[in-house]
Amino acid sequence: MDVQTIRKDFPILGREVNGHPLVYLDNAATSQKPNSVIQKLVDYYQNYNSNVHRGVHTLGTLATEQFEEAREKIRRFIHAKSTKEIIYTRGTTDSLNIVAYGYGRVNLTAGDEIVISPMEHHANLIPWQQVAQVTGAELKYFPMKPDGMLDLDDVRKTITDKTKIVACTEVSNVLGTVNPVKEIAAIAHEKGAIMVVDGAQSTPHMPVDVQDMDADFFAFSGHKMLGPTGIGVLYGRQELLEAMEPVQTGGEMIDEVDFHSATWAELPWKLEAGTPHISGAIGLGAAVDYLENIGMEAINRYETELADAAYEKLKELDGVTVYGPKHRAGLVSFNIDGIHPHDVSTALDADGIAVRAGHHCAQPLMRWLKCESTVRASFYFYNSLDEIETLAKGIKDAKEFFGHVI
Ligand code: 7TS
Repeated sequence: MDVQTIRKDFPILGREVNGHPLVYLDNAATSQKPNSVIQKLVDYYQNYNSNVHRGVHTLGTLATEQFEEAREKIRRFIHAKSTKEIIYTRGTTDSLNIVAYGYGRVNLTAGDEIVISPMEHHANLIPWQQVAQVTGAELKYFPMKPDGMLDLDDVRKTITDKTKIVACTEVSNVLGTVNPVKEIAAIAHEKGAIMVVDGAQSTPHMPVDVQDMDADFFAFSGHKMLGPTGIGVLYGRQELLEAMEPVQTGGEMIDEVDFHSATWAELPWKLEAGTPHISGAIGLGAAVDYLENIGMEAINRYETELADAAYEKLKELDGVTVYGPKHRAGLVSFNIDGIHPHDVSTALDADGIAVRAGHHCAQPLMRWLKCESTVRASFYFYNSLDEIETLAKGIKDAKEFFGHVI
């Protein structure tokens, strides 16, 4: 991984913040974008901006080709069987809501169970709470080990014959835990439940194979993997998507419309009502090209190195609590005794270091951790080991500034 060469592809990484070179460690919130993605967007708007699937004029054809070519790239990237299974959405939140309302709300009844983990982002939690409320289904949780890992024996005990939906994140955005979603899917399927995987934090950072994992639904966002904001994907097993009624109706998703009735277009368009985020999808295609060019195995290996280095460095510091397991994806959440996470984040920002402080949209997990919020440094393949040194030094300086003895 030639980080210094890679960094040149990302114009924003050359800027300064508060008089210091930017150290961008908020990648779990959103990633930065390489020139190839930025230029792809400019190219669309400058040269062939047009709506898709409508006119037969040249620009419309070009836009449609690029839009559908991006879908094929995404299919390949996550190893789906067919582009019919790749639904463009606004992002992970949108994708999971489509599953909850389009599948869960329709198929669940009182007495059924939905099982999720305590480390879910609100996007994979609140839709299930809502669905449980309207259907009378029960929302249950896997237990979690003290280090923030799931145990497959616990998983086996929690999923019962009543369980209809298991929904779990592949990577926790707070703890960095990598969950054994393939094994969990196998247990869910044994009991006749479907497996929904939140891939928001895994897809940007590791190889994903939805067929090998045997996910029934898999959701992710473009903006966390070098792509534009406002575009994401819902993968769904074709039979399930075929059986699903669209959550949104209107233009683009119909076959024939009469005064009092309508029939739906075939997949994937049935589930894509309205003018889609055309530039976003095309930009996401360019993001996939960039990631594939480096290789997801290599990205994952390198980020694990960064995470291990950060974990070891921060663990050594007095008065610093690091959350989550030793073996983790590329992020570290922590707190410094007696200093509010927002103050830590503000102090680091003064040194040009961007981290996130807060509950990270995982308030039940904060309760489980017995804290209100954490500071989180999250990495991508363009971060360097030097930047982790800078983070560690920034934390030491913050401790000094707020009156702690090192
Ligand atoms: N699921 C997980 C695991 C996430 O980390 C996020 C976003 C989402 C779902 C929602 O994604 P969206 O693109 O629809 O918003 N996580 C974060 C974060 O950790 N900090 O900012 C956003």
